[in-house]
Amino acid sequence: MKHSILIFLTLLIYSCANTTKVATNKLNIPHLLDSRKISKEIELKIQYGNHQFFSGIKSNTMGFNGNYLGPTIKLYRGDSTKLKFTNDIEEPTTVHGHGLHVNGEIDGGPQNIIKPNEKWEITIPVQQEASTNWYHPHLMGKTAEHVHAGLAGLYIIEDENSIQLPLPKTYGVNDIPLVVQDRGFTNGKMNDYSVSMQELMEGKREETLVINGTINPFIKAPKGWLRLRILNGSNARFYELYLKGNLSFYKIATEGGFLDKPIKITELKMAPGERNEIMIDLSDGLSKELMATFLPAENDGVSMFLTKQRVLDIRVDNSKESKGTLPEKLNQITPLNPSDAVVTRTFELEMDMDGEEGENMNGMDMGNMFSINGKSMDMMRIDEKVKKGEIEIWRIKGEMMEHPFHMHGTSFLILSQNGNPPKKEDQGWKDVVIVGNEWTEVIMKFNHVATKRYPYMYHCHILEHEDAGMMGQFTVE
Ligand SMILES: [Cu+2]
Repeated sequence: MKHSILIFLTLLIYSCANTTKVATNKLNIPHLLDSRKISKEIELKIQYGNHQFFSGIKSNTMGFNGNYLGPTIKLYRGDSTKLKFTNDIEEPTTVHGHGLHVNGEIDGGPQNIIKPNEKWEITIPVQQEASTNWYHPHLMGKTAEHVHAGLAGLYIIEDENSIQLPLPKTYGVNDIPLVVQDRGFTNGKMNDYSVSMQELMEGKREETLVINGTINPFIKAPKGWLRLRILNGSNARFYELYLKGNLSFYKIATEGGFLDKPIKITELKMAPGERNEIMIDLSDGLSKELMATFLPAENDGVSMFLTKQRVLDIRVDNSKESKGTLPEKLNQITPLNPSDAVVTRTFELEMDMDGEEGENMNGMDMGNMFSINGKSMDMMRIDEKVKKGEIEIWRIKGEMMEHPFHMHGTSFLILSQNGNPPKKEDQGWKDVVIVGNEWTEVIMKFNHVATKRYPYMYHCHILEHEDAGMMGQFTVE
């Protein structure tokens, strides 16, 4: 009885706090595992947890080495880093390195199953440029549930360029990771994963923002420049991020690395799987609020009535100065020339509302309902064969709604997006692109091998769509 009163009071305080805009929880910063400061392999245990989103109330969660999410792993270009994953949960899973340019056999796709009580040891040869990437399960049909439970973490890659740039670099102080997710709660306890027919169609979208596992978070940042590494780690929700008061900020990196130079923006749309780095000027010593507009599945562009929630209350500690600044030049991106492309492939992401014969609505066996080019994901089928080292153009479109299209094994540049040229702030290396019902074209080169046994995936990063079959497999040889 006493316990339920406590829960009631906690919720009451929270709901008041939310309306009076007082952030009550210090942002959780995932533990940093720096591969150059760890002499042996990096160990990650996949385990059950009981994370407290609301103080005193335990939720059923999963995490790597903890209750929810996992440590941030720092890798360096030129190094080979050993990782050992141990599966301590009672079901199989996999750990995909999203954004990593590695061979299919260590990519952690649906074929790289780690059974309960088993280990998966990989050595990552880090060959790509500085970027913010992430790891999460990719088990066929279970990705959405495992990520929802909390299985996700960040890889930060550093290189010669990122080390010499005068950007803020003190992890957790002026270089802060933000894993943005939405979750549903009942009496303070996170709702276990389930998916209704509507949630299957639109993707699982819930009502409360959770940042690094923290509800309603604040940070105290030193005066000066603040660097945020943002991952949309939600199952399906798209957000438009902005600073309260419509203040401007700078985008400095996309999924695969730094932009050539910082681009000043006031809004940043992010689909699931996308990462962006931004810089916020706190030199005026005033607090800022990073906000998110919840974008609906069918985005008609009317944002007035959409839910808005605070992502982060940024308070400035005027007694401290941030080391680091915003350089004019960040990178030297060498664009790929479309006339050098040897192959052009097309991908149409489909949601067939008519259904197929033999479908079973109750068992959620959707037959061919979610597909790409008319084919629902089949682990026994290779859909595309790519030649290693060749430049390709992929043309992609999706029906019914916007879909975040992701491919494994490389990064691409956008040639056109939904029929339009890419915005300046999107002209960087990426591995997720929002596609609509007009063609989106991306150009890339595949430099790593993926065999028939361990192929790469391309798929919609709305995890419910992915699990339901909006995914295909390709080899690179
Ligand atoms: Cu989709």
